Amino acid sequence: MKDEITREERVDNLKGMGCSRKRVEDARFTQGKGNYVDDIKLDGMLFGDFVRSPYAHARVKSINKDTALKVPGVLAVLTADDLRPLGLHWMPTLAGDKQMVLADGKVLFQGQEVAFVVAEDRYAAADGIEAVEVEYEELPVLVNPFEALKSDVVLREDLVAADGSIPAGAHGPRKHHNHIFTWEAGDKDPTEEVIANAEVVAEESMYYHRTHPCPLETCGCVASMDKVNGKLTLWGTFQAPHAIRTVVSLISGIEEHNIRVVSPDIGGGFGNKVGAYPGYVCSVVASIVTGKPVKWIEDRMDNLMTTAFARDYHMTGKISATKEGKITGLQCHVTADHGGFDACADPTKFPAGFMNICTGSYDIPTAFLEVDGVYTNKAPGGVSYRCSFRVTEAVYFIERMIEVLAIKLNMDSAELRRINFIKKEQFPYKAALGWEYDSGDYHTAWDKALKTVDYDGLRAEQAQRVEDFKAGKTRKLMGIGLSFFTEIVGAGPVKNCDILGLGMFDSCEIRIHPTGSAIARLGTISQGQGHATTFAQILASEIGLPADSITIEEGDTDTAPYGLGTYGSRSTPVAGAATAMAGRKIRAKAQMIAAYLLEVHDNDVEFDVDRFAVKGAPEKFKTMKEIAFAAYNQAIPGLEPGLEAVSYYDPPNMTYPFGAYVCVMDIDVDTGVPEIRRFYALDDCGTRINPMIIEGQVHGGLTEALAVALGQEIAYDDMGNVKTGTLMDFFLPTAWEVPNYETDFTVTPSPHHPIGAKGVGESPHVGGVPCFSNAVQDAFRPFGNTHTNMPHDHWRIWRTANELGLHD
Ligand code: MCN
Ligand code: CUM
Repeated sequence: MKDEITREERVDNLKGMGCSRKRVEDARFTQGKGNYVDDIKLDGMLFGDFVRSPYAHARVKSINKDTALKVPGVLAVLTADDLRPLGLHWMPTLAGDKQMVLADGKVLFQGQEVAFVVAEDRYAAADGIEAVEVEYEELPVLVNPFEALKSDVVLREDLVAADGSIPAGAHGPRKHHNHIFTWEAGDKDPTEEVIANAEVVAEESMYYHRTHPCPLETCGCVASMDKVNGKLTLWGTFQAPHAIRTVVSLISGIEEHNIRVVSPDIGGGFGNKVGAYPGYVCSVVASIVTGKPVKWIEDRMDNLMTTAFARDYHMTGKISATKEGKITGLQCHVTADHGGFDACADPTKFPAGFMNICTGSYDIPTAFLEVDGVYTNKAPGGVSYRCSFRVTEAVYFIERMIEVLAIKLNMDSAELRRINFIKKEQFPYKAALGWEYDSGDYHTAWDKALKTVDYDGLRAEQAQRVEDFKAGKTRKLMGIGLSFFTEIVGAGPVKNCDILGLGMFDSCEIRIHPTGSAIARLGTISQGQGHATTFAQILASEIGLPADSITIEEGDTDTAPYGLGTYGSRSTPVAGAATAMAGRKIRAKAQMIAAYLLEVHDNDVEFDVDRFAVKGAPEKFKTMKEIAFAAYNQAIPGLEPGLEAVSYYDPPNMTYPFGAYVCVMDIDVDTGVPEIRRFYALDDCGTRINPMIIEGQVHGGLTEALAVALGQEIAYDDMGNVKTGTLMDFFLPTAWEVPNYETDFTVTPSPHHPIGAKGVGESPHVGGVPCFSNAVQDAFRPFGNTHTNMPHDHWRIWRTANELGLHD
């Protein structure tokens, strides 16, 4: 063969792994051609919306629908009494608890769903909602979990036995009627002993406040029950469409093959769209009742006030060390505020998610973690917002404890980190709280980060600034925020991770078309991460067809293989692995076909970029395109035609991405305004599939980290009113607040992942929050600050300065 393009050009043509391929989905997104759930419009479609409770805790004495039913356009009003005969007035949560679909006798949080009004359109539904008369009797409100654990007020009357005893919950015995579970990891007595006898012990209590991911698109669905063929179709903002199908089947009794769940384009999920919401159930019921499609779309306040919040963790820690700074033990207690129902979206065996990665990146020989889950009068949820199942909380905790210990030791915290990092040669590393970290090279990453930012120079500048401040020459302090994080993503091995009994594997099914293009379907679902771009790149490298010739399809349960969905940055670790493995099955059959066509033995051909060539005779080859065609007309006698493969991948372990972040901040002590001068983020997610998409993920995650650390909060008053339920009060950073991020990387492949890739979607958030927070705290360290709670909004920063006497 002549006129050969070079091998390098052949590689470039594939746009495979490592290429900053432009996002294929952006052609439609940037032209307004996306297809989101609210874009779905069906013949005769109705609209459903909720009457919501104005009270955080109240008995529902009566609901009168009569006036509402007379409102023009209103067709039906559903209450718990209507759902009870169907057994749908309560539904199971992902955490083994159950949750009211519509208020059944009482309400437990402000905004709780009380009745579902079905009308011809959104406006008629709104009028109908106004006309539903609900009589409430207010009950005492508990918004503080510590008080809830002492209070006589019973929040969950359904979870107290007739004789007043407290039956065990899904995660074991409960200590009090407002207690949900106690979860432990590690060794209590040895840890206490180590800490009691340590040379140095630092202690701190911190509150990781309640916040919300606030995706641009709120949650919603369209349910359409076709009574003629018995099929239910449910379009919705689902991060786990297959799991939703199974849940809908289990709670409705509709056979699973008669349910089709579709996630169309999703306008940001960030964990907000993992769980099942009353809106889904009510839309399905309303469609069955009316025989028409029913749409439900939250407004912004509904979304902020009632759907999956994040964090609300009160953490107390003790960390012990030698005088030289070698850490010897770590203890952590968490009081976890779960709101009125335990609807955390964690793998079943982990009621506090992966909080037990709170020993972080450090070689800590002894540790103990205890988490108490508590009911309060707040909205349910708890695991969302780029958290990797509570790794945000774990990393915030350890990265604050390191700073607090550094203060106690009067030591530089960068150095304290360095002397305690798990060493490269210790991997795979078994941590004291149970996890086995697959790979890491922390020292290299840390040294690269500190060198790039000129850490020593920054510290010298900071010391000078303190002098100048004391001499009255400036009113601005300088903070250097450090964080080093280890993530745990890729749930997960089926042996220890399941959701509602569904093992957390994932899947990919590939069909190669005769002309050498392909479609691959996956069990995951992109919400903005760019899967259609990146999964095609994995396949391009594995099967030698250009990424541009490969369609990636996700989110339709009628066509996609069963998978557990996209959250916990698991798509690359699990579905990415399935994609590579399915690709390898394609390649194995292609090898046989190539050898047959080239009339040599199977072992005498080898794969080279986009073809199989005869070993030692590279001019004799068959391209993958040729092989694809041959598979459909010249198949090997006795071998079935076609070129398809499917893989269901159960990963042997999680993946453990890591990173080193540095934030340099100036703080005006008189206004409390922080100014981010520099933000450097080094991420190691193993093999990098698309560097540009990774960078985009890092920018997004850091911006959300800035939001959480510097102002974003779902705050409640004592009556349980949500004080930050609109975008007037809930801080969303814009280009104005966001600094210019510097991104960097090292590559430490995962040893067990087929292509060595680790997840990255949540890393920048996990590492970013402590980095921003540490920068604020570090600015005040020379004046006696050890810890202040987030969010560090202007007022709180000003208050810190005031309390330290800097305004005197
Ligand atoms: N990637 C890569 N190389 C790697 C790892 C990842 O090129 N070594 C690419 C992937 O191919 C994918 C993206 O980075 O396109 C993110 O991959 P991954 O880390 O596997 O995370 P998931 O795809 O599972 O996405 C979930 C993660 C989570 S849990 C939250 S929360 C979050 C996040 O993604 N929500 C997001 N990032 C988001 N980004 C957008 N735009 N919208 C959201 O809702
Ligand atoms: Cu924890 S938020 Mo993401 O896992 O969807």
